[in-house]
Amino acid sequence: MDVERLRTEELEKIQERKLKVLVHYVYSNSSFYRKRFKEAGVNPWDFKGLRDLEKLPFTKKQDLRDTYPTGMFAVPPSKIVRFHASSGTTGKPTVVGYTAKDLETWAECLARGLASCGLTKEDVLQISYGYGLFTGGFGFHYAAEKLGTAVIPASTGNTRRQLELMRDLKTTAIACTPSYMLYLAESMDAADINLRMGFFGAEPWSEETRKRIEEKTGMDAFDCYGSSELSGPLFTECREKAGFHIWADHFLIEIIDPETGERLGEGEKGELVVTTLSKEALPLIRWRTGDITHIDSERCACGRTHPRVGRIAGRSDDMLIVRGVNVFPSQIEHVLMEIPELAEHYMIFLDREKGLDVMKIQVELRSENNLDTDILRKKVARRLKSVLNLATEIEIVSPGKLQRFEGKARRVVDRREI
Ligand code: DLL
Repeated sequence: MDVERLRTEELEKIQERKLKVLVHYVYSNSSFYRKRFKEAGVNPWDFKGLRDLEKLPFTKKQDLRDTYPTGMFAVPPSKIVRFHASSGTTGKPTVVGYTAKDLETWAECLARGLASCGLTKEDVLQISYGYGLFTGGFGFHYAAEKLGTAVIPASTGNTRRQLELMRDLKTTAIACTPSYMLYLAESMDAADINLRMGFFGAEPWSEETRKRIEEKTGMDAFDCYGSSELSGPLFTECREKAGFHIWADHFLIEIIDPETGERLGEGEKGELVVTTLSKEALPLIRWRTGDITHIDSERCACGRTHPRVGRIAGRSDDMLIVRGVNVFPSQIEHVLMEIPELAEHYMIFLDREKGLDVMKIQVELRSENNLDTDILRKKVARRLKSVLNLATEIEIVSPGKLQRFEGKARRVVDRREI
């Protein structure tokens, strides 16, 4: 039987069985979870499955930070075959690890999604997500290879070469951030381009942007979602373009009120919480993604029975996504405050120029002196680049020049339209 079209009751049976196994697995293999369960009064032998799910404690990004680098892992180091990492709040990244089976499940999930959009072995997929610690490049790479699709591991940047490859290798599908696609579209000569579909995600984007991309390029633009903690890019819309199918044999989802932690009902908007049912190296129980969306369990017109979640409508925390890179304002503050010439007053401005995100930071000097602000500006930009992996424009301003806040400081001004 095709797993993508299993009856809901069959899927629930799989989830029930896997969830019980998972609770014992993490309890026996991870000191982190053992401690957490004890604190929450959870005894794996009393755990009754799905109906007891809400008794399990949440996990969140802070837990990964607190246990840096591998304190939440549930396998010995010899079983890890790959690491990826994403930016953390201060200097340190959050590290994720995979067993060989984890990589297989990851590729399988995304491959299902790509196939549901119509990608086949006849296609040529240009992967213009970053290859490296970021999960985008490798995620799409292995998923597409699984389908027998020819991949071009172009990675990010070098727009001229991207377009040349696209033309010469007759690229039919592309995977990149939606903002990079807008940028590429500006320089594209539509007549030379054979694109029929694109997979866009890693940052928020809107229906309007989808329309713009589709009108400019003539392709079908599909949304795709995931996070490094869950594995990387995992879920896409199908051809119906009506939300991401969440593969229920591997992931169990809930929506909660981000303030109270209470479970919300079908269709209600709240924070997406995911329990991984198959991951070995870094299993996550009731992982708070920070992403705001809703669940749609109505049967999709495509016939797939797995639940869908709607477009990501925002974040429940202060994480910013700039050119697909996750940035916490606290990371920026951390870098600035390490530089003795700078005061604690700064502002972060986000704009979109020609489809690309631009981050500008204004920061005050601690005291007016004869410093060469140009050298200082370059030093700040260099430090930020090494921590954030992102270019920023820095403006050093005189003491007292920036706005002071009486209540909560609002240091981020996001002027991008999504
Ligand atoms: O962005 C994985 C990914 C790569 C997804 C390529 C899709 C395509 P992280 O760097 O860990 O992983 O960032 C995860 O990015 O919690 C969301 O806030 C945001 N995000 C990812 N996809 C979307 C999307 C990858 N389609 C964080 N719409 C997530 C809105 C998205 N936000």
